[in-house]
Amino acid sequence: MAIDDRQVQKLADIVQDAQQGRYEIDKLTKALCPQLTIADAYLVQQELVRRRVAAGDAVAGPKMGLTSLAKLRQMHVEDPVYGFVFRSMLVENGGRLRLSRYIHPKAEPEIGLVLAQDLQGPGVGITEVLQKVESVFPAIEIIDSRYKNFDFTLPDVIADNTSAAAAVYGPRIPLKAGMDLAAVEVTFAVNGRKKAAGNGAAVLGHPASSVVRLANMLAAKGQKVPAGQPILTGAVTAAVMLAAGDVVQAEFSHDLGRVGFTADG
Ligand code: OOG
Ligand code: MG
Repeated sequence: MAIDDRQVQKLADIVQDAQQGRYEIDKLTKALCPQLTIADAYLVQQELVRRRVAAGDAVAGPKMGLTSLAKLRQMHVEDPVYGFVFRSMLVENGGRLRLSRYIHPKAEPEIGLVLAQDLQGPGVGITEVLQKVESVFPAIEIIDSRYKNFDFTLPDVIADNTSAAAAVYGPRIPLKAGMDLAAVEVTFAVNGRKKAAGNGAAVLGHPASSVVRLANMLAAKGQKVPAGQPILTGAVTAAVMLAAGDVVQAEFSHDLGRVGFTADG
């Protein structure tokens, strides 16, 4: 049985306070709500989205998380998770990120996609996604779990909007015929030193598969993936901890170029 609205409100209050107050909390499943399910957690996330929008913020675009096959196996789940990047979280490409606004932020490179038409599940497949992709962009997501030591279960991280904290979107380029997103190589560097590397295939075999999962999960909530919004398909490499002064750069092959920011204290 799903948790009732009173419990949804209570858990949303706790996570919202931690998000706004920038402090870490125990995971919800530790003592407060050990029975929290994935479905319950999306109710908490949805309530937090509703509150942010009511307060004047707006969704920039959806994000997928835990999209590497290794992570799904490790968590013993079939589906990755989704959350939302808000406009207030956006940092200009080449801009500055104020670390004091976060708890223990990490950065990770991602392949971003934009659709030309809305995508409505269920039953979406990769061919439909690829037909609808209008453009591709290089991105870096900044994640900042509100839980101590990034220690969470799937319901916890879903309730915390999948650790979303900030995002840097690079310039969009049209998806050309024959451009294989699985083959896109990504190099992630901090202060000119290579920290990690990976390719598009690390994201569920192909970044478009991530959008397939997103559309089919949103369909269960009666929602679609809207055209025009930047979609983060999930980290290509492990996330890297940030320190003041870090110059963070992700470089992508296939003419996608680079995206980056500087971390200030
Ligand atoms: C959860 C968010 C994961 C990604 O791209 O895999 C995520 C976390 O690791 O805190 O955004
Ligand atoms: Mg991410």
